[in-house]
Amino acid sequence: SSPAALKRLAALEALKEVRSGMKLGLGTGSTAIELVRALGEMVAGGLDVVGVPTSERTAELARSLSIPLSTLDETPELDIAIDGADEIGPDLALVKGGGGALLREKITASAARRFVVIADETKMVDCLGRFPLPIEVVPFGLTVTLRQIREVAGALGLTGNLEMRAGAGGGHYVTDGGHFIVDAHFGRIPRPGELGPALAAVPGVVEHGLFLGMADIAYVAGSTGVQIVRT
Ligand code: DER
Repeated sequence: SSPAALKRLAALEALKEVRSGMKLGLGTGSTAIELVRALGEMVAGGLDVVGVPTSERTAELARSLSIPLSTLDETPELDIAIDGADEIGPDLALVKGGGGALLREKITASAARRFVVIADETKMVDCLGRFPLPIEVVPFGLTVTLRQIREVAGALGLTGNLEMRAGAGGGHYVTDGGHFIVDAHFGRIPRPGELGPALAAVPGVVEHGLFLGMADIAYVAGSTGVQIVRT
């Protein structure tokens, strides 16, 4: 079946956890689009939930489907956050940020009692790093931040091109939070538990796309059905 069909399958499996009365974190990206569309059908059928979107574009889609929305400030305790991933590695270590929403996604996932990942099987890897690692950085002092990212990664034996993500208008991509994104082509990251904290310590780094120890479960759709992956 098609990639979109697999994404929808994973989303439908995750939605089996959803009950009326729940407060849900709604992820960003093409798999999350399938989630929001399917959730819209359930809301139309009478499901009574509130969604907290992780990006403006998820908010727009949810609004268009009449899914009741709130903000994380109004609804600081979420039952379940459901989101996609660019890579799912050992111990459900994730690389996220391909869709440019990693900061709000990580804050929202951290606010939820349960964090559920939905993906097609192409996202499963035995070692993170095939996908370039998104790093959200402050525009101020960008050159210094890039140099410091190179330094801390180099200290861990990781080198590779740091590529500024381009925006539609030709300049740098700007996140909902007003920051830039660097895509770090480090290659294989055998010890993400070391790299994450090292990147977070760089003053100009707002957040990075390594989601470690956060996901409770992943619903991974493949040609033979949906595989449930737990830590
Ligand atoms: O930006 C993100 O973190 C997205 O969730 C991304 O990781 C997955 O996007 P996809 O579902 O379009 O592959």
